[in-house]
Amino acid sequence: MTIPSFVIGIAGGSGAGKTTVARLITENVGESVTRIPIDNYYKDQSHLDMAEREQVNYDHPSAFEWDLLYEQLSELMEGRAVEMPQYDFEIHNRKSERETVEPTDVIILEGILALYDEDVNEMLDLRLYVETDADVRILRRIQRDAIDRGRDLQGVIDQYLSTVKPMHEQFIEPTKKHADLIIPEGANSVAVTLLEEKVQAEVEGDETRTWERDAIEREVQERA
Ligand code: UZR
Ligand code: MG
Repeated sequence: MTIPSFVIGIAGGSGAGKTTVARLITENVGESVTRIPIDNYYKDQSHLDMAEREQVNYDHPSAFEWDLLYEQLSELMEGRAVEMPQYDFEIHNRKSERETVEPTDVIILEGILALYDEDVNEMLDLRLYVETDADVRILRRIQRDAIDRGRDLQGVIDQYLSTVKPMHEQFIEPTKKHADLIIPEGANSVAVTLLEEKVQAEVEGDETRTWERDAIEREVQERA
């Protein structure tokens, strides 16, 4: 059974580069890392039709099922596997199938509001906020939604002005004060390298501790 030893939260606005930072700092840690996108905890909206689901404010904290996220994180922290929900952006709804997630040494919780919930914050060992200028973020958002995901450009602009920007200012940006570290501009290579070393050290440090604990136990048993 693995009890996670290092839980990292990565917050920041849409298009800030959270996913990239999460990937880069754990690239060389191998298989002992679990990434939890908070997007997977968007509420189930099966009771709404497509037109209603398009109207939902997905940048507001009330769009997420915080209780479920807290519950599943707690389970993982105690060494138990969870059935994590999956989210489908195309239809703005939770998928019917879930994904089994096993606890691993390192867990990364990533999302616009990763540093929003007080109970979740308390479970994090390292709180990161990725800070990227709003103009860069909207350009990336256009690239991703209008070019890569084929959404209508006017729709992306309208959504940005009506919800993404105001919610960023009201709810996301203020979570910066909960951060241990603020990373300027997503893939800042100095910050990423330092963090990568930190994650590596945590994983190895924990292995050393486990090994020492086992060795001490063996010695005690041999003496008895
Ligand atoms: P990231 N989002 C959608 O566009 N559709 C959904 O069904 C659910 C979420 C967007 C959301 C937010 N909001 O800005 C973004 N809008 O996904 C968060 N509008 O994801 O951090 O990867 O950009
Ligand atoms: Mg992302």
